[in-house]
Amino acid sequence: MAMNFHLETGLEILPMPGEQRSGDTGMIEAKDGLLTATLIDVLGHGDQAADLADKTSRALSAWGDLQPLDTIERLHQQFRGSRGMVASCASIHADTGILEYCGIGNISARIFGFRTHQFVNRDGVVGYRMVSPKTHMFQLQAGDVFIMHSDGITSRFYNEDIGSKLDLPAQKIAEHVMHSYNKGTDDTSCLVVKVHTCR
Ligand SMILES: [Mn+2]
Repeated sequence: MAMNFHLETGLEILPMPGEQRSGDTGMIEAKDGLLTATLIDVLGHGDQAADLADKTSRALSAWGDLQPLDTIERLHQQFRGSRGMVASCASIHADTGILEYCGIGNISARIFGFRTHQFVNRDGVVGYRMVSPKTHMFQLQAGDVFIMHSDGITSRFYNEDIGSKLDLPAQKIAEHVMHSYNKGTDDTSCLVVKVHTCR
């Protein structure tokens, strides 16, 4: 398979101030030219939320590279009756640059780049109550930056021009978003995928 794109990733997760552990969790996995990125915000915070976040990451690792919609549906089945979570999952094909995305609840997901795009999630709580999730597709180009974050990030971030920061490495972009736009009242997470041309 021809890899036309190099996908550089960053992930930053912080507990709410005063807590030791986070109920937000994220996973990035790259295998055979497919990058899968998932971000989870378990409802509430503290140890109980963190315990469920840990269980969720273990489940995600065990399942391997499901399609985003299957990941969301499987999370819903597996954690039915739990306190619930919001979740977004994306998979990116390094050969074509096609991104598949599926999310339920208020994880925010956006593309910054040649064309900006905001993915719209269906409402609901994974593990509690949700309507059928929907897959969205987006054609990425070199230079695009895909950012997912939980609602620990202030909505002020939507209106900010972070243009110059997009040149930073993916991990530094995640850290910038986390530190400049953190509400400071919730667990917070930010996941970044930067698209480069392969050479
Ligand atoms: Mn939250």
